[in-house]
Amino acid sequence: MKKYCIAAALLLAQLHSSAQSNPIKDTITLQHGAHRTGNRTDADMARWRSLRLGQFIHWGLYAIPGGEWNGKTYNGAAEWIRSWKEMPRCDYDNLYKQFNPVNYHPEQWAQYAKDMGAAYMIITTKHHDGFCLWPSKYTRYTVAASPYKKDIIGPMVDAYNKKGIDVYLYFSIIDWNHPDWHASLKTPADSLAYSRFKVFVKNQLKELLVKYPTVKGFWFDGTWDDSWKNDGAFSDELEQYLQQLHPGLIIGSRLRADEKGARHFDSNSRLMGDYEQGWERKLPEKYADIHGNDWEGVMTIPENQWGYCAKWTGHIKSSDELIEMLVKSTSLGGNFVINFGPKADGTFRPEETQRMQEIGNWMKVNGAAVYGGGYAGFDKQDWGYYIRKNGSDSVYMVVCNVPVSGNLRVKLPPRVILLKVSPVGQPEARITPELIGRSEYFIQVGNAPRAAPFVLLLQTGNAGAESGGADKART
Ligand code: JFZ
Repeated sequence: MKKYCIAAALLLAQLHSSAQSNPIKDTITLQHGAHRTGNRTDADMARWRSLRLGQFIHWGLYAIPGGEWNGKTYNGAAEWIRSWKEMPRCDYDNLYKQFNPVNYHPEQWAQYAKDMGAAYMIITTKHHDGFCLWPSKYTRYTVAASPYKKDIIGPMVDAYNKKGIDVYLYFSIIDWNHPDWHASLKTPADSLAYSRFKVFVKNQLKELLVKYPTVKGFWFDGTWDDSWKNDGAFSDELEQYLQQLHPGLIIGSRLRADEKGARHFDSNSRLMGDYEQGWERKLPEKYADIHGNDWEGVMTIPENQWGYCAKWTGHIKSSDELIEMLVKSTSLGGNFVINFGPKADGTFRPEETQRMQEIGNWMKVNGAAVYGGGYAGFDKQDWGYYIRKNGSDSVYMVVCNVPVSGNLRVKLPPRVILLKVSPVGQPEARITPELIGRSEYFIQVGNAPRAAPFVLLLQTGNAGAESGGADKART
């Protein structure tokens, strides 16, 4: 029986590893599907993979109404208020005449991000409303036409870069302001207009890369409309064009469609783009859910508000909840990005600064478990998450739920043993684990209440031939 089990396990492992290198036998010949098998292996992508914690910023004209107009409250996401029947289009389209963020201090923004421990940030250069936070020469609907006049993006890129934080540019393909943009193409005139619109998009993207050459990638959005997804050739060529212009550029799966209109994953179920970009306000549950792909999750603090919304309602995530989500993402080999929606004047609401501070305080002590961390390959336990450091023998345990017994179960794969256990940041301090079975231990931490998740560092090693022999003798 045992023999069959081992044979079956080996077969499964083999299938698994071949699934990684050659995911699925392609059934459809595609010209504009995925062009790579497996994750990118270059240094730029390795860096992205090590960053783990990001800061997302949604900022634009929608911050002025902040989810309210004429004394009425919009129930949707505040950055979508232009599509609300209670908000006259012309009122929205004139908001730019009021955009004057006199308290916008990019150094302060970058400091908040640094304090939180964010290693990268994503800024909305242009959301669905079409208003550009940089002075684009391809449209008049930009910050240059506002009372503020100045470029928002350039000083932001510089300020964040100075603090060692990588910058990514959010860019919406939906552009409610542009006369040539259409969600679907119903007439030849629509098609003609949309082909002009695609040139406009390409020009704006090139402009961004030329103006801000240190940016590391684009975060595309608004690519779900028929007009976009029915032209897989264009999204494919655009992606290649941008990556040739800017070697190393990172682009998630949300940009692309294949020639059959499949998005994120092509019609052969292969990921398009550099990482899976569909994890939005939800996270994968288990490692199998990510199919070995690089991925990133983006999360709002309230339920579904990205831009500034004066009245937050519903459940507001606490710092501890966000920390747990960050740790869970890291343990599943992904990046976690927390969104902030600054006010129209350029300041952050206190709920947001508080969370940046609190998460940062935790990261100062425990960040070593997050940066450069990834999937550990151990059986998940109820107390929290394992995180393997840079593919090494060091594995962090981030403990979120201590059982009433105060004993944390550690079950290692066969032949792996525990050499050392210490609290994070205190390599001299030792905790002696209790061996309770083959490759199975208790780490006794007591059950006194704790204010936040805490981290232990495990050094693991190989049991060696001796114990291997002993194992065999026991079967
Ligand atoms: C989009 C935007 O419409 C929204 O305003 C915000 O910018 C967000 C980051 O992106 O909203 C989406 C996009 C995709 C999904 C959900 C909301 N999705 O895939 O579930």
